[in-house]
Amino acid sequence: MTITETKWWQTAVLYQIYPRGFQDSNGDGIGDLQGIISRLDYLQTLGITGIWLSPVYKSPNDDNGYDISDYQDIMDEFGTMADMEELLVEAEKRGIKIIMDLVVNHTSDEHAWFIEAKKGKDNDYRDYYIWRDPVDSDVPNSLGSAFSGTAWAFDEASGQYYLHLFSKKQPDLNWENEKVRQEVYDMMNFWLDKGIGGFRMDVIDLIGKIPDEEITGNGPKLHEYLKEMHTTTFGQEKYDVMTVGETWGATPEIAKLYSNPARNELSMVFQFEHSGLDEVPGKSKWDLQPLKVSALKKVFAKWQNELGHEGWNSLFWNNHDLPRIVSRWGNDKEYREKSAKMLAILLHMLKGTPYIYQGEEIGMTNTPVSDVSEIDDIESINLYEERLALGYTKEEILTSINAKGRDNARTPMQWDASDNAGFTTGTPWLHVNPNYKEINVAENLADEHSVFHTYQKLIQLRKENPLVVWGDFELLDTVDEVFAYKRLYEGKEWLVVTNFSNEEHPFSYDGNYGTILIENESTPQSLTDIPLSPWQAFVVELKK
Ligand code: TEU
Ligand code: CA
Repeated sequence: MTITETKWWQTAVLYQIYPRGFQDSNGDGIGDLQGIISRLDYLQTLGITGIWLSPVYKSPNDDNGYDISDYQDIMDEFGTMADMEELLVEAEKRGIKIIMDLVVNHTSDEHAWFIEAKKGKDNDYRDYYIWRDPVDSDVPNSLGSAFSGTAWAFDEASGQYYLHLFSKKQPDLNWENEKVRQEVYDMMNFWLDKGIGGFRMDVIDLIGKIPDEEITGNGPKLHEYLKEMHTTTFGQEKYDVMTVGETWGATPEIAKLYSNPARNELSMVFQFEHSGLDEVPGKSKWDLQPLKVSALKKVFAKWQNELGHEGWNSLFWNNHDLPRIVSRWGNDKEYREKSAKMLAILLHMLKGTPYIYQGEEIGMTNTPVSDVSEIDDIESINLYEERLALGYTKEEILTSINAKGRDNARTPMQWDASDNAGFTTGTPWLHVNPNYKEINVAENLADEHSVFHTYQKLIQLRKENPLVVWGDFELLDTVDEVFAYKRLYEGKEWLVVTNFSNEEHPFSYDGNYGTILIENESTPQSLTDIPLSPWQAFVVELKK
């Protein structure tokens, strides 16, 4: 591929911060902006060059900030706009851009627009949202909420329903209303003018919804709206920013529509095809099946090859909605560190922009709970109530929540072995994983062979070798559990070999072993008939 134009976000490595759980600075048990500022040197040491900051705007926290009541002010618990501006300045000093979370499929029901809209059918803001009359004295149609139950909430005062694809307190905005779009664009320019590095766009595939036809994702006007947004906001000449859309249903074809530079829409998308592979097809995220590594290899190879030249891949295992990868698909018991390193090597040698979720870089694990009272996340709480009513046992439901619940990713960052893992001097808003005494940043920094130093090395390899950013991808034909591929660029060939299992598996490659670039255990100086130990991983440059 001839490299026409290099964008900074094509060589970047981004780090996602869930502010509530990253670092508390004032002892109230809740992470905040000053806490993030105090940890920027750590992030600079890791080597990341961008932070995706989950929402910090004013919010009643029904969905922990993804229910926004004022897009242009900071949540009291997180600090002030002055703190936000200080974060932008301090991050910039360290070569780190701040990517804000844009949540415009819906607002909070405590947003001024919705408070107005609820005043009556003739209110100027009424059709900022999606209202429908009852049908046969019932909900307008069978649209469901991602957080259990119907997507329609009844408003007594007006006798109408309003749409909420998430919680009742997250009414969907009506994107067909041009005034709504203009309000959103004005807000985006407010943030762009503050010097942010771009936006992560929450469920952006939903803004083209046609509720009356029960169309939610990939609606007919979706790309029209994105082109209008591009022209009116981040696509303006004066900005050099990145955008990443959260698009759950994207296929490579659809992803090209979003991220082909010629289309003037987004830089890239988060697609979740790999993330659904341990779920029973056609059922919910809670209904699990064992992951087949052979299926994972096919999905990654498809995205590496089909998107490569007309779009751009995002690369991730984790985020604030997903369970921690070392517990989900690695081995968080006897092979925790080794499997965490293997997962990092496998992902970070691929083509695309990698995203590291807070704590992933030190191999943090899921945090099981034994009672619903320990759960914070509305999605899990609603599921618990829904399935209890359907006759599931508490044990069955907690097993599902312990495997896939979003709190697994949201327990406080584990900084050191002091109380509350150094996250807060107060009472943490959510329990800290008891394993923080063994798994924490301080312990990782002190160990040159830690998970942290593997991530640091991977980021350095990407920075120093154009092959990692631009090289072509070639999947090798190996036994199922061995995921091996090559990256090729201007005559150079790197071979990435990983054993994605608890068992030993054979590997052999007809090539000349050259320089070892990274490994999670010492690798024989040969590629012929080598037995790969459980979770073994290495990257070697092949000699001609
Ligand atoms: O998530 C979109 C979304 O669909 C997820 O909620 C997903 O359905 C679920 O989490 C799978 O476990 C985005 C945000 O990332 C999420 O945190 C918000 O709750 C949601 O949108 C609403 O804003
Ligand atoms: Ca705080």
